[in-house]
Amino acid sequence: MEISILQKVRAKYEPKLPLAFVNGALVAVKKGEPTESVGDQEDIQKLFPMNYGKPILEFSSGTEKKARSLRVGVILSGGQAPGGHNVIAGLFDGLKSINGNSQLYGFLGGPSGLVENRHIEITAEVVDRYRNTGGFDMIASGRTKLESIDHFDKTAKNCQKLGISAIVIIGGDDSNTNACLLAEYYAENNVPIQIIGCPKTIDGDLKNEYVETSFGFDTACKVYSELIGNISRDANSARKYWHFIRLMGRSASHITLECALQTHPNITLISEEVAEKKQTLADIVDDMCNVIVQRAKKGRNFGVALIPEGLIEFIPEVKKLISELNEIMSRDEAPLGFLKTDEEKISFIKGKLSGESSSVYSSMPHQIQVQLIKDRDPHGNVQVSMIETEKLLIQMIEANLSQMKTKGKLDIKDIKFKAQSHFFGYEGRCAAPSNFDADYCYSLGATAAALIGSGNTGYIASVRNLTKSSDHWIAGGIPLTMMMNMERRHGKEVPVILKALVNLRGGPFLELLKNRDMWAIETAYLYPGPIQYFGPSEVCDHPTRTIVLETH
Ligand code: FBP
Repeated sequence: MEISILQKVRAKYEPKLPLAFVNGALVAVKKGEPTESVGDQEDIQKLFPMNYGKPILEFSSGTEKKARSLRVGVILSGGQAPGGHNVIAGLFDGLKSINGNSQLYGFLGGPSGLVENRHIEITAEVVDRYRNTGGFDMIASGRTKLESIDHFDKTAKNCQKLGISAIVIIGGDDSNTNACLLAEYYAENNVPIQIIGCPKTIDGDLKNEYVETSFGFDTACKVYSELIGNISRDANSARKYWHFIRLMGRSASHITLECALQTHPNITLISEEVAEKKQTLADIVDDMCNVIVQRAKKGRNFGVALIPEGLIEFIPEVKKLISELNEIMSRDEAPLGFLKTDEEKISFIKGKLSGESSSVYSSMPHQIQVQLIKDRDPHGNVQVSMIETEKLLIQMIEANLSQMKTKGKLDIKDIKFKAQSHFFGYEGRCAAPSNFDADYCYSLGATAAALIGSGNTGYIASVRNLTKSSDHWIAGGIPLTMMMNMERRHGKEVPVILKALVNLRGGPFLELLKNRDMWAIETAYLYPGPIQYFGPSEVCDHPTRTIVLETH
């Protein structure tokens, strides 16, 4: 198969590793003090008696000694994130360095591959084809949740058939929550299979003191920032458009915040701030109009606005509307099924909503009203990521500005608001990993191998000190139970890994606040350009602004 020139050359890149692995993955292990979960300690301890309280582990370079060969399974779970193949490469090389006869199996299509026993053996030849590449296509990913006893038992049976004694689950907060449940179930039932998690997601919301970032966030943000920079330069060249750019990231606004710090747009919305200030949709539109008008007064009828994917859920009145819609759509499924046109459905629904929600719903453009009653996930909930918030805001701003004009509230005649909308997400999820992600992922894979080799289960691989050069990186393991708390999901209290949202008192957000007013009115765009894989270290190896500002 033909591969690109970059891929050919990039395959030879040797990812950097923490010093602990200089002699391979046979390491010395330092155990810390017993740990507590991040919240609801009593409940979590009761639910995870076998794994609760385990110590934090730190690896240092070990001495060569003989170790038995290992047979390990790996899955990629959830949305793609740059660097997944390097986690597998690091795991493969790590297992081989523990014992040359070790074997790695990849279950296909995510967790469902484990349950249905669809697998391949990941050989040296397979790994070599995918080193330093983006994507998850080596074994593909999926979103099946491993959470029922039936799934756990089938998984155990399939692994035992293949002689597999450890599984590495590469996933986000939900997948690692399920990894924790699986580890507990196996420990309670004496199933001799170790479970190790790995922090993956472009969203950047799986992090804490010991997991400084999830992999893929670095590359994805750099790709989006390149695109935003290009669009900003176009905006500043043509001087006739406002560009509204919605960015993936699910509930958390980390991607939007990081891209703002890399590109200096005129408007940056942060969902967590909207929620804290209890802003209404009208407040947000007013604030945006204010920037648009101020720029127009200076003759700048152009600009760039960044909008996080999850915004709509964080506006308290819209959140209420969505929950009422979810309720009505499931309760009145039958009568709604008889209605033929969108108009009939919308008017039926308006009649069922509370007064407040009905007026919020009515204030929305028709297209959004339709989206809110159409796109639903398998649980019957509105799929917020399918709601085109950028278009909603554009239409509401247009309406607001023309109202201001007719009411004579706008004292400038030459305000011209023409907008373009964009949604960035898929453009970055499978990009070739930056040097940071290539190194970090390979190190995470090596760490997972070392955790297995040293007999551990119920841990997530952790590589810390990431703003320093890799010889200062600290590899180890964090008990998955340490990251858990209790949350209400689908009407039930359940144990889950605490999702990290943007901290409004944290360094990255404060940096935005310091600059946001100036970036709004001036045209202070930064053009970061494409990711550099070769060249001086300052352009190739720099980590995200987020991790730097969070660490220092
Ligand atoms: P994960 O949380 O699984 O890493 O997914 C990341 C993500 O890219 C989100 O930012 C986005 O909302 C979602 O996946 C979209 O997923 P899909 O392509 O499956 O609809």
